[in-house]
Amino acid sequence: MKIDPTTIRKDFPILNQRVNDEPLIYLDNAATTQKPISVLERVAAFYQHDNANVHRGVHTLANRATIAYENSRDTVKDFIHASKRQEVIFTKGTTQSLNWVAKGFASKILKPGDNIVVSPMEHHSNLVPWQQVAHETGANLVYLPMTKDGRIDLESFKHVLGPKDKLLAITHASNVLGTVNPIRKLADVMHQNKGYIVVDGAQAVPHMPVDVTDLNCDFYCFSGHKMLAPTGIGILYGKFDLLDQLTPQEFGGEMIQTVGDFQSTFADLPYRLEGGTPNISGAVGIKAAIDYLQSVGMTEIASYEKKLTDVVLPVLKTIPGIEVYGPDQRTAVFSFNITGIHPHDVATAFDMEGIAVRAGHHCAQPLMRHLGIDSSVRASFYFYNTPAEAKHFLETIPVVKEFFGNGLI
Ligand code: C6P
Repeated sequence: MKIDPTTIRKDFPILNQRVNDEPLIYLDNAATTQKPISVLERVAAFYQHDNANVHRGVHTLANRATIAYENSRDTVKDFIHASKRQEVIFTKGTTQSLNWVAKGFASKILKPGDNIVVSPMEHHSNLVPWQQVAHETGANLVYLPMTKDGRIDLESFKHVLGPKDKLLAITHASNVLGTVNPIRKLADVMHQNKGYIVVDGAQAVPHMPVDVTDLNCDFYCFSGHKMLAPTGIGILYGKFDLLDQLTPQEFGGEMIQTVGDFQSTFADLPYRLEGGTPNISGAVGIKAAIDYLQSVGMTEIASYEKKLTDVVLPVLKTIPGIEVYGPDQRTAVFSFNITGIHPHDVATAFDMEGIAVRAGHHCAQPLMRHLGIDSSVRASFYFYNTPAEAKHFLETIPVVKEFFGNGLI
């Protein structure tokens, strides 16, 4: 199916509003995405008709809620091509998923002197947990080499990789640069080295087909809210045997088999890792979101966003006084600075024109230092954004520059 944004936008009523007297152009999709009516209605319908706790009751509503929750797990499994439903764990989001892998798995396998390898483009959520694990285990945190335009230098990585490099934690797609990393190749290299690869998929799963089996990653983490689902729901995927070694980070109801006075035994996967009442409506929402994404088509979404990138990037790069960060091959994420104007001022001026962009360090302070900046402006697109919006965004840059005296004041 070819994407027709006019039809698609009818499903996203929030986009049809004026902000500061201008039609809203929402370009902050890397932060969170808007929700289609089908997701909103599905969540409301769950609460109106089926709401109950899961895996506990025998009554009809409890059964309906459990079926809805477990159906969602099957939908996620098929969406990311996991081989078993037990490999899909519901979490709060990418941050929690990554923390659980770091605390529950990596801390057990790492020894003093081992290396945890990360890239300079990691979001803090895929960095701070590894710093913590490094402190706790005596492992070292080492950074992959990165090219000037923000790509992983695979050849030099292969060259420097040694037996101490036990775990690579890397993003699939950068939230700042739009770089898409070669996960399968990196996984092969790590596995040849008898190491593991943990992937932060927060900015990839919403925008391209992802097949975790084909990527051969050991763990893969992502958030629902960046792919049309509500906030507070996310996924931890892990290969069964590895997930089975992961120590639960939350103990209590739901995750046990038997509880004695002084010790307990734990349930099998996936329940062992889902202690307490889970985010049931979130699971219902992520299923509805995936159903919507699949009705549009992930391949179609990826190629539509590539077209938007082809509209934006060549023009953005030629605007005088603008520095654009990241490679030519990228997702539809554009981070840039305008000489002499603070990114927060730029974002405020965009907002006055009805355009929502993000400014700041984007939770990637090491990357900012690598780029030699403190912060940047970021415009991030999704498949409901139109080429006309992309053009209007570009046309607004000179307006913003002029408003601030072209950065000369
Ligand atoms: N990035 C952004 O504006 P959570 O908050 O757990 O849903 O996702 C964290 C996260 C992890 N990895 C990457 C690559 C991300 O982009 C994010 C979230 C948002 O860029 C909010 S800082």
